[in-house]
Amino acid sequence: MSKEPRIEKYDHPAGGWGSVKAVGSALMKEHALLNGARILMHQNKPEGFACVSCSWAKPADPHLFEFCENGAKATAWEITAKRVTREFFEQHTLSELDTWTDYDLESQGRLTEPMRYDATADRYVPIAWQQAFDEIGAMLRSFDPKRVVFYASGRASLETSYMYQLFARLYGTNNLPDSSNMCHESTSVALPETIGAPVGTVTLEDFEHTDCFMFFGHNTGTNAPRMLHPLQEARKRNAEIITFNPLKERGLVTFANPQAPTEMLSNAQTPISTQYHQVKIGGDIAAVAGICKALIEADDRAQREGLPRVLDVEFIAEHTHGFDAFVDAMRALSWQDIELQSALTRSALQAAAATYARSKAAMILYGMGITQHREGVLAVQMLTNLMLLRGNIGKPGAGICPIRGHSNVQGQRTVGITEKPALAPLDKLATLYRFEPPRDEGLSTVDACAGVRDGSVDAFIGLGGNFARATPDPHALEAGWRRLPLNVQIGTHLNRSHVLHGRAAYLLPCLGRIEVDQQASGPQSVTVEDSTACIHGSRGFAEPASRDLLSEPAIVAGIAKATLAANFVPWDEWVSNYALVRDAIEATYPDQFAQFNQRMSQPGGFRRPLPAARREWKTSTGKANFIVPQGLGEDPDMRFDGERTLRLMTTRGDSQFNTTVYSLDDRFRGVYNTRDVLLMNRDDMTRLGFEENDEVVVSTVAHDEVERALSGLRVHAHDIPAGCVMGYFPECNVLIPLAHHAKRSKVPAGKAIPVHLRALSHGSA
Ligand SMILES: Nc1nc2c(c(=O)[nH]1)N[C@H]1C(S)=C(S)[C@@H](COP(=O)(O)OP(=O)(O)OC[C@H]3O[C@@H](n4cnc5c(=O)[nH]c(N)nc54)[C@H](O)[C@@H]3O)O[C@H]1N2
Ligand SMILES: Nc1nc2c(c(=O)[nH]1)N[C@H]1C(S)=C(S)[C@@H](COP(=O)(O)OP(=O)(O)OC[C@H]3O[C@@H](n4cnc5c(=O)[nH]c(N)nc54)[C@H](O)[C@@H]3O)O[C@H]1N2
Ligand SMILES: [Mo]
Repeated sequence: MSKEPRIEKYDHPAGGWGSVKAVGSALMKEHALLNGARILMHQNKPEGFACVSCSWAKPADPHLFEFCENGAKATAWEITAKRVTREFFEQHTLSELDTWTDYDLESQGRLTEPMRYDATADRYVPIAWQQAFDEIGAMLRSFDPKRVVFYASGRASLETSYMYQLFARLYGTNNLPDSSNMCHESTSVALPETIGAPVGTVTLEDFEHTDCFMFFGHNTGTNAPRMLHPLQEARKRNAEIITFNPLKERGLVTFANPQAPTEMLSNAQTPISTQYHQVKIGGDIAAVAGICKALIEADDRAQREGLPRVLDVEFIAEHTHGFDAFVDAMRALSWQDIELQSALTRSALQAAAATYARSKAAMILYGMGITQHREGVLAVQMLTNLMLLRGNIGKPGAGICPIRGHSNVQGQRTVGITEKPALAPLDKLATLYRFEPPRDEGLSTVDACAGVRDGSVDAFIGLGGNFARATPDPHALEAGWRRLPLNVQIGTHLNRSHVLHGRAAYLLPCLGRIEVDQQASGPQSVTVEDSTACIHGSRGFAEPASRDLLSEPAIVAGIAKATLAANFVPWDEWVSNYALVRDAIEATYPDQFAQFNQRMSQPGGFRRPLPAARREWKTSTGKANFIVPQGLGEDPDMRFDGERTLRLMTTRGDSQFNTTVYSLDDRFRGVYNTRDVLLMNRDDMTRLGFEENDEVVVSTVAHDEVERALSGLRVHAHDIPAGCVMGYFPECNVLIPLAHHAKRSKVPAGKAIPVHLRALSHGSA
């Protein structure tokens, strides 16, 4: 097959034979075919391991193959036969590795032993674990804890995460940003104000009772494919699925279950969405306002004509606050403005409202297309407003479902990884471990970027992730990163955040969740929380990638012991038996984690209690709050100069996990062998004088005197609303100004970057 870049229309279903083929070639590429097939059988099973890819719920009665194409790719990546050894680092200086692509760095395979940066040789050189801990500990003791950042990417288990936050607080800081700061933080700020809970309210069981699903800004076929199974079931019982997305994402159009033999043999496919609304990027607040307005107007009509009410007036009276002001605000909006801001017609929004109004139980699901905007918090709150109008929270089949990212990102927040002291159990930690935890607000991801840039951060500890690549304005960050007095990275694969080093740098390779984790008391299990607040046990099955790896709990304990003065944490006992860490989590959160060790292997997981799901509202008013929008979500950074400014969204392709790119294909969007593309509206191309495959320079329209540009991208006509462009994350991160983030939640606004395009050369490549 040719490796030439290729763009073509993909009109097969998500899943299907394409998916089976992709799983096979992913395992083959990592030389993991035989072992891989055996290991995949344990994926997402009660006695097996929790997939390291997305955080979608794991059913109590799993399929024989309870994994998806992308979960299998993530597994293949982790159990790869490729290794990064000390010989590799002998052969390559860091200056040389810095010229490699991100793809080439990660695809070297698994890291195998601890390394320290040697500035004279410009190389990573081997170091013994204890010596690494002692050196890191000595440096950390010399720093002001307020100038040290403890980052977590959402993969590490509840046990590791609990130990990590405790270490940071004993050391003296709440600087605990995590990947959630770039992801669903808009949710974590929005939902407590509206429904009194920071997480979604639905369970997998609810899917069986929902007759109307509304999807906003999520690419389900790529980023949570296992969810297509319950959706397919729902479609079979004629549930409606209404999707709002600028792009026609394949998984939300049609799906063929690759694990259903009859479907595969007959090439049957299920249409998923029954209505598909190609909303303009950033137009969701207007679109939802339109639906709310249509519901209110329909309710007026029903009252006039003596028909049953459209709004759930009993629910509104008993359970909500702020209804009148919200209704007034919706009435005051003009349909003209709504249509302009959403790029959807009044009749399309009325059709969505009519379907929603007919449903008995509706669920809203959403992803980064909602949260990664300047008005991301308000957008989430508009979604809850819509739910409240018809009492769609706290009854079977109804509720709100933020689709989380990393496999334990929600859980990390649950056990105290947060820069916001109000969200951490500080009093409890103070009593249990007899110390005075810091009470001041810590650094978020955006603050940490600013701190690394301006030199006010002395040390960065990364518990997984690829901070230097996942964040905005990476070029500006890089200069500061190289001057970082201390950079400690706990990871599995080599990435940019390791190669940029810092004045002192340590690379600490850890076991992955799929691997056997043998400790003094025997092989260990860990736990993770999924998007529906269910906690699952996970036990590794694969042979560790190297004998010199340590588990994440062991690494966190190693650094903590070398850093902290005498304290009341039994670090060694915890590492020898993670059940003791779970006891500590239970002691810290007795309501959430009662009988943690006994319940962790329950099929389907055990659910944390969620008051909102029982219609108990832990808000300031004691009710669920309507939030009145001020405006339709106009982005303050979008300044239109004529029609030149376009909105660029940065999204994931079908063959990547965040900054880890498995291959250059994005099958569902018909993009092959390249990521250097911009998908745009055909009329915009004509208007701007571009032809198919023209090479362009993209530059950000910002007013801060900084030039941000990316060249080498080729434009292709695609089914996307006028004024909107799609490019890939992380390549396009150079275009995002650090200041371009959501109000209040500070989530970088990677879905609406104001850009200009300029042609470099015409035509074929
Ligand atoms: N295979 C795989 N799975 C993953 C990941 C991965 O990289 N690979 N990443 C994980 C992580 S950390 C996360 S957070 C999730 C991310 O999963 P998603 O939330 O699906 O994230 P994106 O890939 O950014 O896709 C955003 C979607 O929103 C749409 N969109 C963009 N702007 C707008 C808008 O203004 N309005 C609306 N309505 N839609 C919009 C885009 O067209 C796209 O469909 O997936 C997780 N799962
Ligand atoms: N422009 C733009 N930027 C974005 C986004 C976007 O949509 N657009 N999305 C944002 C979102 S939602 C997120 S969540 C962030 C992601 O940001 P991060 O979570 O920081 O990045 P990842 O790419 O997931 O991290 C990959 C690295 O994690 C390490 N790793 C993998 N498995 C393990 C493990 O088991 N343990 C440890 N310790 N390390 C491991 C490997 O070394 C690998 O290189 O990016 C954000 N940035
Ligand atoms: Mo994420």
